[in-house]
This record gives sequence, C-alpha cells and structure tokens, in this order.
Amino acid sequence: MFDKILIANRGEIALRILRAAKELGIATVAVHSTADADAMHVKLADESVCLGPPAARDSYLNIPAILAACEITGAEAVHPGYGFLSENARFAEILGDHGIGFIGPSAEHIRIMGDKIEAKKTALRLGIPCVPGSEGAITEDAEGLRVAKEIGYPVLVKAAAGGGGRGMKVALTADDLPNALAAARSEAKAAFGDDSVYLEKYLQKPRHIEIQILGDGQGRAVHLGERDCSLQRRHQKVWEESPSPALNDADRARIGEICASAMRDLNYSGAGTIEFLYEDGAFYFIEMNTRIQVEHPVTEMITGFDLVNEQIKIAGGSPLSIKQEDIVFRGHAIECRINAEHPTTFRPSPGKITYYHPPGGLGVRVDSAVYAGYTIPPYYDSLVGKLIVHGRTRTETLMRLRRALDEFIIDGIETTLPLYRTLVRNTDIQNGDYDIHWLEKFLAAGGGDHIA
Ligand code: MV4
Repeated sequence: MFDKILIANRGEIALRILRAAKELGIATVAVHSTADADAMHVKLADESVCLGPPAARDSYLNIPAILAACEITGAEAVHPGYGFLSENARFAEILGDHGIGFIGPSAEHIRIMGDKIEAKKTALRLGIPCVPGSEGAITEDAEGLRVAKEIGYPVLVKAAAGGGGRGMKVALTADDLPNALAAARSEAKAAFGDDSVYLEKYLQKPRHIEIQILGDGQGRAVHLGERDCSLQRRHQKVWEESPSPALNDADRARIGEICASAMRDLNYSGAGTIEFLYEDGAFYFIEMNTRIQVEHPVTEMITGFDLVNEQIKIAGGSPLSIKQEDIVFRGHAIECRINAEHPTTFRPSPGKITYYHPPGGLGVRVDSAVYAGYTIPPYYDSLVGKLIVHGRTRTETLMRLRRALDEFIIDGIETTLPLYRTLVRNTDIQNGDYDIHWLEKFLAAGGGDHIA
C-alpha cells in the first residue's frame, strides 16, 4: 500500500480522493494552480504544490510540473480523478517511466478505449453487444453508402477520437451521407487532430445506461450495477440514478455479468464504466470510460462500497477485495450535478459564494469543495457540487431529494438548483419515463421558463 499519493485534480473530486486516501492512512499531496490556492483540497492535504498559472495547460494538464511535484514530495502514485489527465495514456506511461504509480488502468487499456473504433472491436471480441455499424473506419463515401444500406437509415457518423457526443452527424437518407461524412471528418480533424470516422445505426429513443466495473489486473472483476444517465443536456449529464427505472433484475444481472466477464478476459485493472444505449430491451455498447466518473457516488450509495478506496488498493497491488456475491443493491439513489450556471440559459456564473447551506439528514450526501466566502474561478468546469440522495424506494428518494433541494442555499452566484426543484416535481421524471432526448425537449418546449 502507498505511503503518499498525489492528487492531480481539483474541486470536489480532489476532496473525494483525499478523503479516501486519509481513511487508508495514506499521506496526501494536493497540487493547484494559482487560482486554487484557497481551495479546500489544498487546505486539507498534508502537503501542497503550486503547479503554475490558472490555465489548465499550465497547471492541471502540465505533466512536467506534476512530475516535479511528485519528485519534490516523494509521492509514490498519482490519482488523476476525472477529466484533465485521467484518460491520457501518455501520462500514465510517463509516470511509469519515472517509477511512479498511476491510480487507474494500464496505458494500453486507456489507449484502446480512447479510440472508439478500437474500443468497439475490443467490445465485440469480448462478447459485449454493440450497435450495428461499420467494422472499422469509413475512408470512402462508397464504403459508407454500402454499410449504411446494410444497417439501414438513419445512421450516425462518429469520430474515432471523439466521445461524449463530439463530432457526431446523423444521416437520415443516402443523400445526406456524403455531407455527414465530410462534416464529421472536418470537425474531428479540427477537434482531435484525427479525422477517422465510423458508422453506426442511429438509435432514435434510447436510454443511456452505464455499468460500473472494478478489476484488479490479476484476473478478477466485478460489476456494481448500472447508472441511468439519460437526463443530459448537450452531452452534459444532469441527473443520474440507480437502479434504472427501465431495467428489471434479469436485465441487470445479464448485462452486469457480460461486462464483468469481459473485464476478466481483458484483465482490466481499476475502475471503469461501460456505456450502453438501451432501447426496446436491448443493450448496445457505445464507449468505455477508463476513469472514476463524476456520478460514481450513486453506485456507492446503493452498494456501500467506496470506489476510490478500491481504486487506490488495486493500484497498490492488492487483489480485488470484493466478490460478486458481496455486492447487494439496496434502495435507490439519485445524483443532481449543481453547476454555477443560470438554471435555464446555463450561462456560466462564476463568482463569490456569499452564503452556503448544504442539506443534511438521513440518506443525503453533498460532495462539494465550496464554502461561504469561496470564489468559483472562471477557468475550469462549473461544477459546484453534487447532491446525492438515497432512499429505500425511488418514491422515497424523490421525496427526500425534493426536501434536500428545498433546503439547499447557495447565494452570490446563479446555480442550477432551481432546475432540479422543477425536475423533481415533474410527472415524467417521477414516473421514470424519459429517454436521452427528454431534457432538451422539455427545455425547448419552455419547461424551464418559469424556473426562478
Ligand atoms: C448514439 C446515439 C444514437 N445512436 N449512437 C452521445 C455521446 C456519446 N456517448 C454517444 N452518444 C450517442 N450515441 C447511436 N448509434 C445517441 C447518442 C446521444 C446520446 C447518448 C447518450 C446520452 C445522451 C445523448 C444525447 C445525444 C445523442
């Protein structure tokens, strides 16, 4: 087990990692930009190192500075959190070259899953059901037209280096496909420096359901159930919950075991999330994330396992401490991401928090690193914190979420709290009756207009 780790991140996830490390008796090194000198993770860490100016490229993405911080402090491993360098295979390799551990999967697995074409080929090989589509990249329009004819329109053109919805173009008919291919290629080239694209059957009303897995790189792997992340706006998850209102126990066990078995075959090490679209009772693999995710607390609340604790132990060489039979799903959990944004325009609203009162009580968890007097900097994402609520049933959880949201006070900045106070009272949401397009349709239809 490590004696000291460096946390190469900021905000709520840096605090989350620090808490897990402390409970394992591991010393913590915080790194920060000059804009985050007053951040809570810096205050609570055993040591801290300033990486440089606010811009991410000069601080949280600054690999030489992070390496230097490891050398100065003697940190034996780095936890990357999510975002920033968390899925940067080269970073994992560089750390390894310097004898420093990376608390995450191997660089090889990060690289495979980062290329969406390779990820799909690997998923198919491992027996994970995928969306019908092209075998590999589409290099000629004629090839695209042939594949699209086979799978049937509408089809979706996706960027191999993309993910998270970036660089996707829908083609409703053969006439649309050449332009869709060209547009996707040029966007991918501009955004990722790689214009490789592939084709998939376009699923029109799916849910987004992701499976949490843990592997120890020693042949063991388990699944920890699903999270339904269908409520999204512009590919930003807004509301995540488990269990999914759309799944029954048989579905859950079936897809969970397929994923756990695949991770054993891959000999995957660390936490990972396998993303599916779910439509008409069928699962379709779209991507795999090789990091801890923002919404991981939803899984922790219904299983009782600390996923960051497990990540650190696995990276330290311990065999997986959890057996599949130890994992029992209890109750229901919902997470709301609270952003420093206007609740209907979503315009960023950084600034000073003048008053902060988080909710409490049974089954209420707030993962946040803010406090009264803290100033949300404009340089990074707008996440203020996550409200995660647990109850014995979905109905109880919704009532508790409604109460917790009404109790939550954050003054001095705009936040998305009012949006959640509307969503938790909405009939479709209360019935679990939503797909990946529901939220944007709701907002486009003026559903948010009366939000205070
Ligand atoms: C799709 C799809 C429909 N059909 N693939 C969006 C981001 C990335 N995770 C993949 N995404 C999608 N892939 C096929 N074949 C629809 C989406 C999609 C989406 C997926 C999950 C959650 C929200 C979404 C919003 C728009 C589109």
